[in-house]
Amino acid sequence: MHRVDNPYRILRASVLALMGAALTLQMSEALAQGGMSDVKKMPSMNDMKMNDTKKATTANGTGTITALNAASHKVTLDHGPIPAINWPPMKMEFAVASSVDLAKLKTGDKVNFTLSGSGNTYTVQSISPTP
Ligand SMILES: [Cu+2]
Repeated sequence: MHRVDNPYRILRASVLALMGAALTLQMSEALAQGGMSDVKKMPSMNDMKMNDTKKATTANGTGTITALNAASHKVTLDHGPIPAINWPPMKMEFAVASSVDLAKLKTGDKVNFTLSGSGNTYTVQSISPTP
């Protein structure tokens, strides 16, 4: 009885030890990777959330509405510089988030707005006439 029992226990202990070693290895690799990117980028809480999808940036700007397109839910803004994303002043069309009510805006309004996006693709997340 003991001769059968003992090798089984030893085998089981070895398997458990191997699994433990593999887990430890995976965890230290994950820690090493996480540690490296932390040192390189020092992401803010916001960035970390955004990184779950793709890297998105939020930026505030001011400008004047030069055109409204209710059908395609777009607005054309003659906007000032947007330092947060290194944009010079320019006139351009933006897609507007579906949560924004374009009926509250009209051509000629001076507005504050918030953009969210990445690269050259930014969507207006909020926009309101300046007081
Ligand atoms: Cu622009």
